[in-house]
Amino acid sequence: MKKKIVYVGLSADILHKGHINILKTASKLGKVTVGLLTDEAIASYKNIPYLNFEQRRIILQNIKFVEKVIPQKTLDYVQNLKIVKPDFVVHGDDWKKGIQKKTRARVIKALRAWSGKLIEPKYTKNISSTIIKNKILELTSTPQNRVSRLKRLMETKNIVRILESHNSLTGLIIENLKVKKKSIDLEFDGMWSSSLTDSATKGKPDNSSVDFSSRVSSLNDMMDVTTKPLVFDADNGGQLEHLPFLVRSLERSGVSAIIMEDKIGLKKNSLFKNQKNTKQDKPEIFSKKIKKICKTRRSKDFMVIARIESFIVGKGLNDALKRAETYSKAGADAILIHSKENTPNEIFSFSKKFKKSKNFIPLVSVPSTYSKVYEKDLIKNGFKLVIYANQLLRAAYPAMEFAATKILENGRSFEIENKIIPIKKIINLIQND
Ligand code: SPV
Ligand code: MG
Repeated sequence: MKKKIVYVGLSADILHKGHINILKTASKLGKVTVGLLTDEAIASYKNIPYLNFEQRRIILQNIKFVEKVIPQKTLDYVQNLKIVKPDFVVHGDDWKKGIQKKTRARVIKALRAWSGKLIEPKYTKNISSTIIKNKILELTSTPQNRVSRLKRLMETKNIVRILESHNSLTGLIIENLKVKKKSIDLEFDGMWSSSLTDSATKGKPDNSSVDFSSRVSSLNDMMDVTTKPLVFDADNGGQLEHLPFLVRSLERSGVSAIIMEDKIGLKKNSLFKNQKNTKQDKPEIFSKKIKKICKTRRSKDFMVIARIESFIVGKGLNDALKRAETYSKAGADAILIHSKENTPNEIFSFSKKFKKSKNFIPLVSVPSTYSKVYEKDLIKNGFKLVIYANQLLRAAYPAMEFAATKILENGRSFEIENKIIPIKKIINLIQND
């Protein structure tokens, strides 16, 4: 008698006894085809897997219960089911609730067309990839692993979200915050060490008066208590000859990318209205800095992102495009095209043209002034990384000023008790073991 066909959809990033249980049950029913979720399919609803598709495919292909492994390109099974037409689909009974509920209903409906059956073994308790991942994270978040994480995210996700962090506490918000929207877990992918907010936190202007040693020291505080990638704002990178030492410090701390802007002279924040005395570097000279970093970085995954200031200084599209070509050829891994307009029109006019270039590299946006732009529109226009560059400090400052004002006005602090978090909560916020 012809052996029955059994379909099992899996991510299988970290194989555990729960997976083996499912595969064993499936193999008793017939020949097992695993629909292995691609990295993109996984990233569409949760964190990217540790192992890439090919690595996961090889592992599964060598398990005795598995006959065949095929890619499953979406969380939804139906496309693959219509091709494979399995007699059975096997899945743990945990998907009756939560994000996969709809997927399950669609599987049942699709199977009806050829009288296939859904088999749901009892979910293996107290073990899941998430539990194992958290344990591994505690043991293995070495700087080397951390450096590579941003590149991997950019290769896998449709957009990588970075948020400004100016101290360890903001780093912890970025590390731990999860928001559920339409059953999808949303979270920030990493931190931005901003020259503006790092300087402002120290009560100093954003003109490089906070030097790199001080900047690296504040970022180290954040690195101590977090595991996500960090992108470092290096202004114009400083002196060419000093760059290798900065890169060494950053890599040693586990930083994933350096962003350098193509300006010279006394640093002035790009969002200042008056940019009269702001000068851009010559593209060839700035390219030397990019090349220097590429040569001295220890890990190829440590990214150099070139930030083009042509729109900021009023030089316009053609200048920006010419520079993008030059910086890409010099070895930049991505381009940040900066703008202080209140719409994304000028950066989109840039991406539209640059997308056609054979030297195209991923684009980065900092939507501080054009904050109405949605991430979905950035994605459509070829942007891979979005940096929310200053919002946490802008949120914290008025809240603190308000509390201080109310204490002065009332001659006591009682009136603000319901506007601030209880002391107990602050104490429990920080892990102490
Ligand atoms: C920063 O956050 O320090 C930046 C972005 O460099 S901007 O303030 O727009 O220049
Ligand atoms: Mg800056």
